Amino acid sequence: MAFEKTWRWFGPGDAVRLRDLQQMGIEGVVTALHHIPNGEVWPLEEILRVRDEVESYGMRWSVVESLPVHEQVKTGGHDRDWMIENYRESLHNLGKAGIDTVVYNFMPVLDWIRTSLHYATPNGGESMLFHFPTFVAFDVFILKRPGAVTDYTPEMIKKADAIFWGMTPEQRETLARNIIVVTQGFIDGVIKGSSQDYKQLFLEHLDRYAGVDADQLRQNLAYFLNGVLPAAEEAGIRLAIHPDDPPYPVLGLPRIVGSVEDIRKIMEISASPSHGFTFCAGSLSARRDNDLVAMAREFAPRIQFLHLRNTQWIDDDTFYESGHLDGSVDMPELMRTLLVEQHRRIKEGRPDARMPLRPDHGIRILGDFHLNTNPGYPLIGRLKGLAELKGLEAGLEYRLKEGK
Ligand code: DNO
Repeated sequence: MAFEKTWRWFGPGDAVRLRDLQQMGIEGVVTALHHIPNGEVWPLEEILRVRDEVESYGMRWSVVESLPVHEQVKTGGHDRDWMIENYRESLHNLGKAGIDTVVYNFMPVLDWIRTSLHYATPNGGESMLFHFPTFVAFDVFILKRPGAVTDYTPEMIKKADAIFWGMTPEQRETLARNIIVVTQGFIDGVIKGSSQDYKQLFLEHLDRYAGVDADQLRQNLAYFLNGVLPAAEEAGIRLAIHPDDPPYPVLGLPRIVGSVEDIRKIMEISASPSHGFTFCAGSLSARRDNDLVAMAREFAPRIQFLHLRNTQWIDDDTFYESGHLDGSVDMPELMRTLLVEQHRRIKEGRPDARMPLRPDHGIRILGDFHLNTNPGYPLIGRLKGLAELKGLEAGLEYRLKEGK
């Protein structure tokens, strides 16, 4: 057996089409009803329409990424109960369509963060970079978040100050737009479109978390899970929480899915078979104290979806996305650990032995520069990553068969 090979597809507007995926040997599609506003019910007819379209190309709708959790649920706002009710209904509808794996995250306001979307790799490809001092320059000097300056050391503020003054006004604007809009809009950003006062709107969103610390956020997650897990079980769906990227608090906001202790606490919320985890190697690797192989071993039975990619540190404050096999993550050992888990599931006849895997992100190379894809989701770079992962898997499977 091998992991199910999947691919994130952003719907009819995606420059990479379903028939392209079919040619590439993709088995499972990872997608969402991106046109339904966050918090609303996903109607059964819409789900069936997308499912049937995917199936007409000989693939299956393997994973929903994501069924987003509304900010009201994360902050514990007044409207959370009916939003949880809507979430339950969406799960029921997905279950009726035979979909069994659903990803969500619990990151306040922002999803993933990068400070450059055009970082030149040593080979002349283009990757994405997270440079912490530049992020601080955004927070303190461009966004001017009240009180931000007290969150960092004086040395860090000094670095950020120098970066800020070295930037043109256009570069400052690009940085802010990339963080707040460009990397968020196509997934589930709180701020879409191009309103002039987007920074102000963003600050208002941050403000809603005043009084929500890590413990409170975890309680809000538990409240959400207690509400939706029974529905997920009934619908035959495994929910898979996605780790935070980067996996630590930012902009004065708590982040609670980053470290081994974080994940332990979350997994302890419920023993439901519907309460699972997305093992995103790239996100988790952006924290030096995370031992990914150890984490994969510890959480193995709860892992429902694999995002495999790698990052490389440039210095203590900076990492970039370095391809799928190259970087700080020991990908062969990680994959071996996950394959052993898959073998166990097969032996036990577990219903979740498919273990969908997608090449998460990719470096832009070759024709990627001429195709208008979402940041982080080039065609050729991702396909190269998938091919590398598949080759690694074939070699590991061969050895495992020999009992090594
Ligand atoms: C970024 C992705 C995330 C992920 C969500 C899941 O490229 O890894 O946006 O899909 O956090 O809810």
